[in-house]
Amino acid sequence: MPPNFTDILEEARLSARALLDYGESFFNPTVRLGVTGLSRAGKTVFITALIHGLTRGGRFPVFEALNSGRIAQAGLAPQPDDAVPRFDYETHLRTLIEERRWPNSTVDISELRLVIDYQRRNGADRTLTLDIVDYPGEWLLDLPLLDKSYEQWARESLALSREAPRAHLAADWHRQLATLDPQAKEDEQATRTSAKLFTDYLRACRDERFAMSLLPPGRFLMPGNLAASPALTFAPLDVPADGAAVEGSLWAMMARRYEAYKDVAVRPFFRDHFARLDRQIVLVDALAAFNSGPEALRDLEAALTGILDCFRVGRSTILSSLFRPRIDRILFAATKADHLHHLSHDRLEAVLRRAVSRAVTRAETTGAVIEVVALAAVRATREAIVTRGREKLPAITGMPIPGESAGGEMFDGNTEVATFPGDLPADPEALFNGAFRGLASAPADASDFRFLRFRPPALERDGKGEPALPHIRLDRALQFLIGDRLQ
Ligand SMILES: Nc1nc2c(ncn2[C@@H]2O[C@H](COP(=O)(O)OP(=O)(O)OP(=O)(O)O)[C@@H](O)[C@H]2O)c(=O)[nH]1
Ligand SMILES: [Mg+2]
Repeated sequence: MPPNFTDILEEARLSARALLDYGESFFNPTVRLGVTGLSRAGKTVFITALIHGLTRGGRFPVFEALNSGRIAQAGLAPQPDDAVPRFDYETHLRTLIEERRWPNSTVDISELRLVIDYQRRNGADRTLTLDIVDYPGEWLLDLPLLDKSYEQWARESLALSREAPRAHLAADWHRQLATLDPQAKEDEQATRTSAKLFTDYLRACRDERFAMSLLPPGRFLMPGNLAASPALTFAPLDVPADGAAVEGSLWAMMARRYEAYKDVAVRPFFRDHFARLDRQIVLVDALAAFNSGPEALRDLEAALTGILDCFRVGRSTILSSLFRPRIDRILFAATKADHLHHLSHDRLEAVLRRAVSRAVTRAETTGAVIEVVALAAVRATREAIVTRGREKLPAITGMPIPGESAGGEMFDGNTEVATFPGDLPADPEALFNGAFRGLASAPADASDFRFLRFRPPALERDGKGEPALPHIRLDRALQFLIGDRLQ
């Protein structure tokens, strides 16, 4: 298909922007790091811990530049984009350290600039600017919509909603959908009801029990500044993929708004943010999928495939042939590894590697180096051995957040407990074959994994300024993401 006018215009804008960025980066070496992940994946905690570790000097043995003392200092600086909210580092850090609470949920893009003064291996003093961009993974999963017509998207969404366990959650929306004639006259009220029921269905899928990942359009759950606009008021209709809408019909109206959604939400995100990234970390809450069950794990795999496809979308633009390739490193990170005993950390990595493997083979054309890690940006637990009769069991201890419950007991947020979250199998395939039970199909006490949420750790203050935050493998992530730029 020849590119249409919008596409050409978009390419021109992209190229102009890239040239500007290129010029700046030439005089002032800069890495633009995208941090993404679906809602609650751990983005805010990760960025806060990363900045704290860099500016304060964390315990990062694997992050060579810092460990060997070549980083003289790292500090915050005014960010380059005036229209993007600043990442509220100070508030998030205070919440974590002083209140021992996790930061509040964030729903929009934000950005922060860090300037790192370091010494090259050859002794020369240099500066690297690190721009960190935090954006919802839900928005990233919208990029494939750019290549899809309304009819294609509607068919796919409908097919997906008819599979278990989604079908049950989509029942109300399906009932209303059955009353709609796509070629009937356009009807604002019916469209709004449809959009609302469709959004309710997406929200139900995201619920902790089901923990589904693949839920586009992303702005329906994460509207940002577009809430209630017509561009967010549409839904799939039961229409043939190759049919044509009659002018003035319900179908035509839905299709028009779907296109508007791409224009006001998806394209600007691609142009202003995604296309400008150099490196990307994708945070994944695999534990939420284990909690829920095999369907959630398969859904997560599909979402990760979708995410990797996005990096290919970026490649096929004219931009990539005119300028240096942008994203050249992608790190998939399973977060919250502190919920597992360290014996399972490698296994968690293996699960993630397995979940992205098919996508990675397909995505070889991205030209990016792809790596996988299991980490905890902030370690909220310690390990312990609990003796039960003659058995010695590896357990983890921590302070559950107020309101968490296990075994019939409700925690008040001030009690430390030891738990057995469940061991991951040595062979990840066992999980993908569906051989485990989760909350989606079994009661809590019969499911194979149960991860309590713990409060952030109490930190030891030795009077010498701010204490370091404990973590798991955060240094490995840093080494992969920027280590080579600090040589
Ligand atoms: N134990 C532990 N829990 C974590 C860690 N990172 C995140 N969490 C938990 O995951 C929740 C979500 O983390 P956030 O960093 O807010 O996730 P997010 O991706 O920014 O979420 P949204 O802003 O809602 O999209 C937190 O409230 C914690 O309960 C970690 O390193 N260790
Ligand atoms: Mg957040």
